[in-house]
Amino acid sequence: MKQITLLFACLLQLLTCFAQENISIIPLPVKLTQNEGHFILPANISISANDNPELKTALAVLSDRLTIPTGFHVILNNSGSSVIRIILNKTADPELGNEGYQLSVTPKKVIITANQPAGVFYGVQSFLQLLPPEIESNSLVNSKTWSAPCVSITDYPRFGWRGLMLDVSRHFFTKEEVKKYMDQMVMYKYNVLHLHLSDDQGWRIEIKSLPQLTGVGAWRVNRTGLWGEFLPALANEKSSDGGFYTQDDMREMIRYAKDRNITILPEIDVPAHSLALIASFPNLSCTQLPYSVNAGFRSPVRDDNALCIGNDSVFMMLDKIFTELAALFPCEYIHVGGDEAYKGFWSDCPKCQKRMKDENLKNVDELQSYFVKRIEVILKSKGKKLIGWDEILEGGLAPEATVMSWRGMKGGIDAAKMNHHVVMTPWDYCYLDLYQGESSVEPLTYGMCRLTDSYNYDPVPDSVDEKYILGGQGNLWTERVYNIRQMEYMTWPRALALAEVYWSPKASRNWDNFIARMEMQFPRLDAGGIKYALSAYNVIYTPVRAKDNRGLSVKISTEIKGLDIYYTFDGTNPDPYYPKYNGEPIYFPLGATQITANTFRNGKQVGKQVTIKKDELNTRLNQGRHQY
Ligand code: TNX
Repeated sequence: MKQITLLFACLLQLLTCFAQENISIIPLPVKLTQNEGHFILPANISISANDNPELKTALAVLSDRLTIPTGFHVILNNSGSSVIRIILNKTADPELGNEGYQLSVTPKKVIITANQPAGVFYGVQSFLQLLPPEIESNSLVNSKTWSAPCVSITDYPRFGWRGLMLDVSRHFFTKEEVKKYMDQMVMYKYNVLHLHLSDDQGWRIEIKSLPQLTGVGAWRVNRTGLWGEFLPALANEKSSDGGFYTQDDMREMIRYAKDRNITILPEIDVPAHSLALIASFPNLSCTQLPYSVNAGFRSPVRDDNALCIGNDSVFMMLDKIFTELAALFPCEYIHVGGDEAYKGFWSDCPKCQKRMKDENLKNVDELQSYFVKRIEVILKSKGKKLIGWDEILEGGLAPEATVMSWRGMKGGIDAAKMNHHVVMTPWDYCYLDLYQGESSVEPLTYGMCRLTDSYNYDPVPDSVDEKYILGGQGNLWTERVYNIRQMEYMTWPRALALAEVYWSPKASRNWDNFIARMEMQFPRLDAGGIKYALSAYNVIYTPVRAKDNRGLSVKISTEIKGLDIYYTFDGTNPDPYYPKYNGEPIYFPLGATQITANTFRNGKQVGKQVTIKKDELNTRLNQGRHQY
């Protein structure tokens, strides 16, 4: 019955959203009713709030947004006549939980009610999304009426874990850049920032008892160009590129995060992906060869980037590292990686073989499992829970481990069936480093994860009890993310889709409605100077092998509905005076070697022009890569 009522409420809300196109809140609130009229922001904005220090950041964020672009003034007081009232419930409203809120906007006042400061913070975010896009501007905007439509909203998240992962190892991002990323995350109610702090390409966190880790492991030779193609370090070349966070930096970031209801989840990726650690302490690998931190080289031979599990120094070293991390990070979890270990060096290593014999381990999978279980004991002794990539299932899952499922959903399903907690982040729906549209007009990467893939995925597979799924993440690996602008481009708008997947009720999912709201978010991102991708407006070519002998044909489509596609075979620039694509597969005319197409809405170009060679379409068809 409860579910039917929820479904009904969601449908009703969708209908209202369709009718009132000026409300564009993402993620879609659980219940939203638009009422008559508007609230107009006065030039002197009085705000009242409970006397609670934890409300300080929500109030500061609200005040900044309401004053910087408007030039207005905020007066904080406790008077009942304030135009904006923030109320923390004395008795918790069970419907709202810890992160939910109610927002009431009437012509006279705005009231945000919540059980906890986190809920107030999210109520503020929704209120800001009701104001004109320019409210995100960081400079004064003249001659604007700052009005918000009247609404009553009751809202709370579907999942408690709504994360984004940022890989700060492959490319280092400064403390200020990470804070900026957090500012963007909270606009869409994300609450976990998973920092991938170590990998073959850099160690990024100060460990006071092991200064070599950042002295050596945080630095690599400087290379510019295309990642993966770089020349290895030359003899005596200085390693000047990289960086790390001191523990003071990290404390500042953790504080910044906490004030915004974000938990920072630290990841130290072991036993593999550990070249930065091994470059700092060469005795920790099986081969004990000297290595330098990898700057994006293509290695002619496999680097031994895995820790030697037969070597007790490895566990002593990790104990030191995790002792400091456990003291530094308030997060109840520490992520220990565990992914993609090449186990060949372990097979050939006398110490690893001895360990397997002594511990009665049948194979190298069990050796990895032994490692993870031992790390779990270390973490537990420091009051932390272990989370790792789904490879930690191989050879037997550690007793209380939480699994982050990335190689599809299977690892997560298997773990949930064993009553373990799971964070879903399957690569084909959640990997923000993959192509988000036709690859020939995107910066070089690999694989495909379109906006539709992110939006249409559900983190709870049918076969699984929802209570084991803590939530999910979008993951941004940064091998080819060279700067913050590219970080934003890869994140948005796919992370808008994922924000909705992790926050809003499943029953309210509706692609067209999402796209309409997404398009209203773009001017907000523009006003805030945040980059985003328009790849979903580009054409998708799908090669089709003709059943008769007319050779190759191609279908053209777009993710966003209702766009007009014009095309040509002659290499010129199609516009609305060119042939219009009618939805049927088109054949290449005799001798034509390529096709060019472009998308338009109301006669205006909205996509990038894409030319593709017939040979490339054939290659994709033969390789089973039909759409990129
Ligand atoms: C696999 S996802 C990895 C990362 C890479 C990523 C590239 C995972 C747990 N491991 O080390 O950066 O692919 O997308």
